Amino acid sequence: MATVNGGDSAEPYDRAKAVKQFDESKIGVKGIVDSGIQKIPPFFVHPSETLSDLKTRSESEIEIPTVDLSGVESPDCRPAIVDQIRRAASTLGFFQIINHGIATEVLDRTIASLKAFHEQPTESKTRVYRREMGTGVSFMSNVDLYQSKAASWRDTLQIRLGPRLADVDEIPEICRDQVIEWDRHIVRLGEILMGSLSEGLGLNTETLKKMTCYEGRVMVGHYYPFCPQPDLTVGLTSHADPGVLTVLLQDSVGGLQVRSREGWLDVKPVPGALVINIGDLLQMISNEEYKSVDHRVLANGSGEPRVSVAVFYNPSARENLFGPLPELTSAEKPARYRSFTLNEFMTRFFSKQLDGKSLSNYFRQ
Ligand SMILES: O=C(O)CCC(=O)C(=O)O
Repeated sequence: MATVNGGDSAEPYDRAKAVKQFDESKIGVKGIVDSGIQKIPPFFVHPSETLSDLKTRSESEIEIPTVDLSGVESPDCRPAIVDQIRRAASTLGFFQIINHGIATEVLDRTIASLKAFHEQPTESKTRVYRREMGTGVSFMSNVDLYQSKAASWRDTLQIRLGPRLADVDEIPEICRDQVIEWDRHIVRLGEILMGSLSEGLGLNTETLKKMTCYEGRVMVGHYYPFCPQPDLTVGLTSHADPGVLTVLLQDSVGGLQVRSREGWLDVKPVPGALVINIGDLLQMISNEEYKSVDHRVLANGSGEPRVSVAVFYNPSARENLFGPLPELTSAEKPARYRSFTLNEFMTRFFSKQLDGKSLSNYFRQ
């Protein structure tokens, strides 16, 4: 019989069965590691084209830009900051921010509380191990476990923050206060970032806010345990984020990479910084002024587990039509996408694997 741990048996390997068995065991990747395996189960092994691309790191010295937000509310400093954000959003689609107003202790506490969740005994986590988001809380391994060709080496706790917070009692107590506190900071930061991004497009500061762009918020607390064969799998497959904008808090382990013209670039952990990236929806709303760029996380071969906390901002008005803003289209630059509702958009997202093919392609005209 194919086993979660190995698949070393005389019988032919039944991948679908092994995946189901792993999911039903609810132990996550961390549980597999804790069982003491030396080889990863075969359903985590990625196709050779993915594996050969893992080595293609850019040799260039290009760094993800870091934008210092101090003075973002001051009329003297704001234009320069907006311009730096606009340039980063229009090129790499990624930047880091420092002096964003969130104290280092809050960043550290947030990472520590999510790490503590994942490092509890399995029995304490299985209560919330599920793939449905009805309660707004789900702990699972690989959101696309049943759609993807190969699984990735990470577990995730997903929590809906807005427009309506998940059932508070469902949020694991070990990280509950911290998650709620994190959302307060994320709402304030969303307002600053979306205001600056709106201005960078030559629009009114409030444009993205009025489109409800930071009201829908989903948080994922990823845990990337040590992987004994990091050359055979990934932590997170290459993908572009579907929403408007993502704010990512990462610890000091590293492994996040962004696709650029020069090859894959490391997003090096900068103490106290947050990583920001543009999602597909903002690329489409901005008629491609801003870029939603593929990124991935390498499997963690270091001795320490890696923890990251991403919040995805999405509009809450799911029945409204979204598409390139008329102010950003012209005879020279006609609308590159058709309009769609967020319901249509999200249905597409959940029917596909995270495969590096941007969702924006489905709406291109
Ligand atoms: O863990 C990371 O650094 C990246 C997470 C990410 O890209 C995602 O959750 O979509």
